[in-house]
Amino acid sequence: MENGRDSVSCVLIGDDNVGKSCLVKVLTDGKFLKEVSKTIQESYSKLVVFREKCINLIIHETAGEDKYKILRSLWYSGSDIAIICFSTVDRASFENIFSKWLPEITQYFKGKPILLVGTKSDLKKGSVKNPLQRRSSIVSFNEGCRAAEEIGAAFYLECSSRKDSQSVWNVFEKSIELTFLPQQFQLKKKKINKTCSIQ
Ligand SMILES: Nc1nc2c(ncn2[C@@H]2O[C@H](COP(=O)(O)OP(=O)(O)OP(=O)(O)O)[C@@H](O)[C@H]2O)c(=O)[nH]1
Ligand SMILES: [Mg+2]
Repeated sequence: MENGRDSVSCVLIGDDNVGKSCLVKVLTDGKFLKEVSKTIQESYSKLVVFREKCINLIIHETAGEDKYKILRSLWYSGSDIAIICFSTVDRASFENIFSKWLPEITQYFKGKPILLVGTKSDLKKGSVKNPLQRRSSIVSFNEGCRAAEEIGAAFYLECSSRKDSQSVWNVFEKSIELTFLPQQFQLKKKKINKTCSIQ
């Protein structure tokens, strides 16, 4: 494997209820759960194949509230990549990327790769009927790309745990790729290309 490693550790962060647990459950169990209990702290691991090699993918999901900041900080130091999630149908969770998660990542995760993920993309169509309300609550793909650029994330991806398991795998595959191939992300020189990676 690149860099002689065979494991990747991800810290999964974002506001409450944005779909972090579902993302991991689809990866580990192949199932989408409608009812999920709130997570305080949970770690998962799964052997996955990446470029014909077996990788132990370790994922630490943490609670989003401010009172768990110290707990979260413990996972930052041992992780290779941070996956920051917001819900594409909850603008408040998107705005918190800037007001809450960016300062925390800057404090605890400097210099390591970040992947920005917009969840629940299946709800973008038709979840809010009123057109004005739709415009204000739904976060577009371009807004996600611009946010990734602003926070120095290497990539922006959208996914749906409910309807598209391939989009979930893409999130974890990209996390492994960014860990093993750090030259693919350059935090200083930012430019968005068509696939929304920042090089
Ligand atoms: N439609 C849809 N619903 C989703 C999706 N992902 C998660 N949900 C729902 O959103 C709710 C919250 O999902 P969780 O995975 O528990 O969210 P979380 O971020 O882990 O929440 P906390 O652990 O409480 O912070 C659940 O009711 C899920 O069924 C998705 O891709 N599409
Ligand atoms: Mg959870």
